[in-house]
Amino acid sequence: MWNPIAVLGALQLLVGACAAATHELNWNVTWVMANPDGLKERKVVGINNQWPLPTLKVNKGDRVVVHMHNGLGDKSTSIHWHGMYQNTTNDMDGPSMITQCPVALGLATTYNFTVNQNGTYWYHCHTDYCYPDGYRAPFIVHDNSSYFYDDYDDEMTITMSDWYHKLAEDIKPTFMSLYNSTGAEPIPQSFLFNNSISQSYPVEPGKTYLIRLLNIAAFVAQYFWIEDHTMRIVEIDGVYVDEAEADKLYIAVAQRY
Ligand SMILES: [Cu+2]
Repeated sequence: MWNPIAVLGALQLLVGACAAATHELNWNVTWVMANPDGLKERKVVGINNQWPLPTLKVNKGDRVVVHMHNGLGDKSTSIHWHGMYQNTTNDMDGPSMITQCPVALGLATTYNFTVNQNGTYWYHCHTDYCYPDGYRAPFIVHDNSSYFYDDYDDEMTITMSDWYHKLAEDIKPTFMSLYNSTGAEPIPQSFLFNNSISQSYPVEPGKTYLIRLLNIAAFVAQYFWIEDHTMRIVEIDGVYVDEAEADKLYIAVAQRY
């Protein structure tokens, strides 16, 4: 005799398996040249010889598999998936000397985890002082069951960050010095929006936009506002919140709204 409950269970498993996708990516991490503020060309960390880095876009429930090869040639590296809880996949978290060894020159590692969260996150290098050299980008998790899913016409992602003309390893000796007893932070040469100093975001009157804001800076918090508009806050750091009206946001390093 067949058991209808078992059959239903099997069907459900099948539907679940079909709905979730696996995003398998091969990332070769190497130095590339870039000049995001138009003032100085410098070395930045690229993926597959490109910078800015790709924004990771997945749906809630999807699996992420990233094969990362360290092609930098002069330093170790890693990826941390900022904001991901990594329940049961702790060793995929990324911080060097915490949950994994740094990935040494010429070696590779595979990150493999399922995303059971929603909202706006980012990924960045987590070995020594590496992410201010450009190794950071948004990680977006779409959730078609969010309470505001039908409330907007379009969405956009805006990253903000400080920008330095020196490599992080060249900033470190002054910042981490015994003689910097006040902890004075380095002064950035520029501030970037989406890795540029001249961005425009075309919008149409009467439409509602979901804006994903991320501060992916090394040190500097930012104020964000849109002239003559208020914003309705629906999510903070990947957590849905009761709607709140704001005319200005203060976004510290690593925060997302
Ligand atoms: Cu982080």
